[in-house]
Amino acid sequence: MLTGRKLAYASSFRPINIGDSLIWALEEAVGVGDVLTDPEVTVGYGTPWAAADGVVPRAVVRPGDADEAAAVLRACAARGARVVLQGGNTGMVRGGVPASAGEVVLSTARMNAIGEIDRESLQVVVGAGTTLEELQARLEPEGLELPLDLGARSQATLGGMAATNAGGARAFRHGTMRRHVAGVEAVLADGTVVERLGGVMKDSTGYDWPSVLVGSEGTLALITRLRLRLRRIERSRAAALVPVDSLAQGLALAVALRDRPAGLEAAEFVLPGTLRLVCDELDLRPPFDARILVLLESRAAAGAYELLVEALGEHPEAEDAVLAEGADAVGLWRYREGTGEALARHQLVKLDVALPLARLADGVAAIERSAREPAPSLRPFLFGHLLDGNVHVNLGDVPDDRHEAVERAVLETVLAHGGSIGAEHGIGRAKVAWLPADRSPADIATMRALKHALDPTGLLSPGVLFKC
Ligand code: FAD
Ligand code: 2HG
Ligand code: ZN
Repeated sequence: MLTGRKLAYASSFRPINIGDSLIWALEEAVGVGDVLTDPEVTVGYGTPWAAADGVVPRAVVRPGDADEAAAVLRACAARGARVVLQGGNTGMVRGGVPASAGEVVLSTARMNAIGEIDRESLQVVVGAGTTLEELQARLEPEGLELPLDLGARSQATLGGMAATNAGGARAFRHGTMRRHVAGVEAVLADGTVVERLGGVMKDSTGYDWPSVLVGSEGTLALITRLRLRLRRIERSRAAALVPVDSLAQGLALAVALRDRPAGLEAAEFVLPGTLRLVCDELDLRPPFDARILVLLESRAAAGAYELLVEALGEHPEAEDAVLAEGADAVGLWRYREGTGEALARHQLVKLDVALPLARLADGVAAIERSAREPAPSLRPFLFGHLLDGNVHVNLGDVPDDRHEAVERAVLETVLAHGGSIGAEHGIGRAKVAWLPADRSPADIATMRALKHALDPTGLLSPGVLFKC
């Protein structure tokens, strides 16, 4: 179980009144037991991951399938209530939590059936509320996997991962969630159900719903089921913790291994201040002092360890690497995935950016420099997915009145380096003011036109992606 900051139910949270008639209509749609109204329970659905603030939603509704979800959306539309869609609530940009107590939270928790595995096409249909870990547990004995992984696997749902186009450690090799979704079933704001889950391998008959909905962050439709592409597991697994003196050196090493048959599946980095925090918070023995950690993982049908040893052997700068295989290799990930647990204990300015690989090293240095201008005593915790140029910028000890200036300084630096201000977590509500800095007016107008076509009354996820 992930350990986010627990938020006590405080009397300052004031539920506003959603008419009883809406609650009755929701109960009619899904059954009495799946409309939650107890503030002690609903507060968890109104609190963003690891945040110290939130709202207490008046109602959380848990439909079991597309038809129930359609009835829920119709009931809300008829009574003028807005709806926010929520999977595992591990998102980092506040897209899945309500902005006010009056927004109904639609949770996909009950939509978690995993269908028969289609072994010919290597695909499976899953309910949107299935967690990544549940799918992994179902596929592993079959020798199959979804080639995408996240530290939040025990809570993050496949619907949420599609809605945010999640990436994670293996994306540089296998792509983000977009590449793995072959079909969807989804419910539009007016209750219309669109479904394209047949699994034909070629299909050019019109608009492709996965292309429209993946990355839409709950603003266009509720995804209720997904057809996912799978691959065979390569069971041999090895990892190395490599200390390096500069990010440029780490990147050059990762690129060299990526471009040779080393079976490279992950290349992650953790800057020294972050590694110190993880070791302190989680009581881990530091693998080395004050150097940048690069975590490399190889997978192969057999002999991943030997492949990794051979590949690293060609790089004298990797001579201090610590290597492990099998279950021990999984253990090395604690230094990288422990960031989730360690950071959840701190209040942070959180940003998720990507830089072109050619500008990664100088871009990261510039990010740290620019963040310190408005807040000289901040503590930077940076780490991320090296071969995607994806940097998770977490900044601690930022005075409250400096948050906005720090965010601006970092994001302007990223844009000046030709980067993206939302690499894999999305825009949500937290970064909405920044969308126009990254996307052109024509882009945004076209996105709004699509939103208006599918959700003309703005029922779904108000304030996510676009300002209301
Ligand atoms: P939620 O947080 O519930 O929702 C996220 C967004 O999706 C919201 O806008 C919501 O409205 C929408 N949504 C949810 N379900 C649906 C649906 N069925 N239909 C339509 N819209 C929907 N992300 C990465 O990309 N890579 C990582 O490596 C990574 N690591 C993480 C590690 C930790 C410890 C944590 C806490 C988070 C991490 N994340 C990572 C972020 C997060 O896990 C992902 O964004 C994930 O995809 C969110 O899934 P969820 O089910 O929790 O979605
Ligand atoms: C990760 O890669 C996640 O661990 C979370 O994307 C990043 O907490 C963060 O900033
Ligand atoms: Zn990440």
